[in-house]
Amino acid sequence: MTLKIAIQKSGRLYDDSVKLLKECGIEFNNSLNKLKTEASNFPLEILFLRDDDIPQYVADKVADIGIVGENVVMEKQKDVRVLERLGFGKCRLSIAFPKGKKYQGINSLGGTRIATSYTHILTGFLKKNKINAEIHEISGSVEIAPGIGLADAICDLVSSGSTLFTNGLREVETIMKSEALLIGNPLLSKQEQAIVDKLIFRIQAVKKASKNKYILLNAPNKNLDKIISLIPGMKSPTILPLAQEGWSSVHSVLMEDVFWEVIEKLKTAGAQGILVVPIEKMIL
Ligand code: PRT
Ligand code: ZN
Repeated sequence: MTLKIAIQKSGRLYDDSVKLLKECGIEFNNSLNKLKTEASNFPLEILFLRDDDIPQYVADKVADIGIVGENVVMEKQKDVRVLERLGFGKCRLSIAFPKGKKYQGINSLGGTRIATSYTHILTGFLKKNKINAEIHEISGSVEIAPGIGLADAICDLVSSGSTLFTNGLREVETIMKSEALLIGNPLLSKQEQAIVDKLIFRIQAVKKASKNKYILLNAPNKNLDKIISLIPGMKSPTILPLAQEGWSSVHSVLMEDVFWEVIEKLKTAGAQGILVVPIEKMIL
């Protein structure tokens, strides 16, 4: 029994998809130009496809699961389930207007021609907001459409915003935020589901680990309570006496997003020799 996963063949999601599977301890040969490959230590076959085709392949069960952008999942409207949000490939689908053109809220879109590759999502957005606009479907280089007179506005993916900027456009509406998703066919057998569960378990451990750091520090015993209250840890911190009288070593786990704030408070509370190390996997 082998599960089939579809990932992007090349492009923005390729590196992170391969990295995630490898961090899950799955070994495979991903030399370029391969269409598929089998993992050597996990019941998984990896298919390399164009991202646009992944929802269809998963719906048809050519692949059982797949990694693809939420934007593509929403646009294609295929019968697939979202199994896990993966936290990479983050971007947003936005409407952009030429810089020099007046924009006074969403009604300014009425009567315009909007170029996009996301006709389905854009249609839904315009309908919801009761805007009558003309959609021009184009498959690539959407950002040049206003400059060549093909459209008045565009609807495209944005991450840093530099593509819009260099094309004299500015973001005026955000339709949706997107990140890579693990999707699956809704009808998996019991054995297939068991492999999926195993994979998701590993993915969650990798995701949690990347959000946390392991922290070790030396604390004067008189401030120990204060220091412990600053770093609650997974359950509670480990405390070991140091050879030096009156001092302890404290070990715990710290969330990445509160990291700097907590470190400063720890220093003020008398902590010394603070070591912060990355965590590879985290299983709670
Ligand atoms: O060949 P294939 O069809 O598989 O790939 P593709 O060319 O269709 O897709 P690809 O590799 O460009 O993107 C794959 C997925 O990455 C997308 O579906 C999104 O989910 C995600 N993603 C994240 C992005 C971006 N960020 C992104 N910035 N996809 C595209 N872009 C493009 C955008 O279209 C625009 O042209 O980057 C440009 C804007 O970037 P900034 O940084 O200048 O704002
Ligand atoms: Zn594509």
